Amino acid sequence: MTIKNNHLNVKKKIIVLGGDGFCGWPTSLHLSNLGHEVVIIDNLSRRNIDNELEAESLTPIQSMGTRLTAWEEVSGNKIDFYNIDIAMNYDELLRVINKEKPDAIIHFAEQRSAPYSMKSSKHKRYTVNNNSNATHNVLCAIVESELDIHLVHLGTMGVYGYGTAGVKIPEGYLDVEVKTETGDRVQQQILYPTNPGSVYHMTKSQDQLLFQYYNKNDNVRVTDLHQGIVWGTNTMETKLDERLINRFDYDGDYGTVLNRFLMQAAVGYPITVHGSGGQTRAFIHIQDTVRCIQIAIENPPTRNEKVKIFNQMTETHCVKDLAKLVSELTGGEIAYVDNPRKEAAKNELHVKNDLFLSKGLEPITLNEGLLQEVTKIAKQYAHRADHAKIPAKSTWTKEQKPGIPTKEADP
Ligand code: NAD
Ligand code: USQ
Repeated sequence: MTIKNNHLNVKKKIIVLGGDGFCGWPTSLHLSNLGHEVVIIDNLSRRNIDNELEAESLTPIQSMGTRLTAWEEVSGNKIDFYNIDIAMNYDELLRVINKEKPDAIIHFAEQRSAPYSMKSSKHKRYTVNNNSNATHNVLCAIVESELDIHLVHLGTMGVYGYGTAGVKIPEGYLDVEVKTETGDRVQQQILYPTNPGSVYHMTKSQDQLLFQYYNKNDNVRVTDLHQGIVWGTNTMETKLDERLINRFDYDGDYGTVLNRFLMQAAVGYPITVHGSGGQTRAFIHIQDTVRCIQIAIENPPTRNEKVKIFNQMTETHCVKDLAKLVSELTGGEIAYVDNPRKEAAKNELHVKNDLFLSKGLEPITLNEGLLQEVTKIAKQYAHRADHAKIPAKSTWTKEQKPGIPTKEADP
């Protein structure tokens, strides 16, 4: 039985690149449930990376075939799937775009872990090759198809850097005043200067230039969503059947901070705060991620509009406060470990997110969903956890140490 979602104004054909991933799978189901025609392209590289790392999602995710059959049984809606490496196989990507003639393409298909991107030269090069070629191939294919396709890209808050020097981070563009040669003062809007903190974040900064160029040269309509750290696991649609369950990464490379803390507390592993925990980051629940993407699809830019940039985040927190919150809820012990990353020990972060709020987003806050997440997911699947995979071992430089808890490191 399907759930009744928001009414659909215009039915669209949507290709979801990276539709097998943590954000892409629930987004595909959400858009399909709304009545859109969804086609997934994914090369299953994320599953192969799990094999490489000998790590697994805490939740038992099913094969793509089982997922799609389950969705058809539950909703009556069919989602087509193509296994294509969009970074390596341009011709196949173009062929599918020409065949499917989508109104919109949502681009999630990049290597998204900062620690994985810093593991070795091999991983740095893979991340740059994969992400830069994936984004460029999609843009080229849109132009070559001669179709007026709206591209929605999942970018990151990390392109801004996290030291805002008292400035509330605007949505993509910064208003600046420059002095001309004749001494006049002119106003300009520029892309907010990037300050990436990992090779992965650097590829997202480079993506921004690709979008700006193809938008200027070929009028490609682009929405770039600068997303914060996604937490949570399931959405309304993935809860409908256990075969639809979303992935939950907890390992030292792919697990993101809040989901790691929840899982660590559930399995009795110390909550690993990197360094002093003064790092402040932006967050969003996965249910709000899929809703934001729906809003972006429903509000495309016009043909001559510059790249539309939204900050896709709902709240900011510092790592130490998150650890304390999870510890208070669960009784979990906190361990202050070596920070394997090169990042500021402490930062302020103030972010504008007016665009989504003005379009009706009603954010799910940490206080509402957190406890449910601990009990429902982290505890339910705690028996699947491999404790050896929890510590963050990828270091940003050779001098740094992995984030392994020791009794001595506890405060
Ligand atoms: P994910 O790794 O779970 O999903 C990415 C999917 O893309 C995977 O299924 C993978 O197999 C596929 N993919 C990667 N390269 C591909 C290629 N060359 N060809 C075809 N498919 C390919 O990641 P996610 O957490 O779902 O993130 C999706 C996007 O959102 C990423 O671009 C990421 O940068 C962005 N984002 C994620 C978060 C987060 O907290 N998870 C936060 C901000 C932004
Ligand atoms: N951290 C800890 N303990 C841990 C894990 C992480 O203290 O056990 C700290 C990190 O050192 C960092 C912060 O938590 O200061 C965030 O780390 P993270 O792994 O949760 O997030 P990050 O590496 O920034 O990457 C994630 C996604 C990425 C996305 C980004 C959004 O993997 O795809 O782009 O969040 S943002 O952070 O806003 O740039």
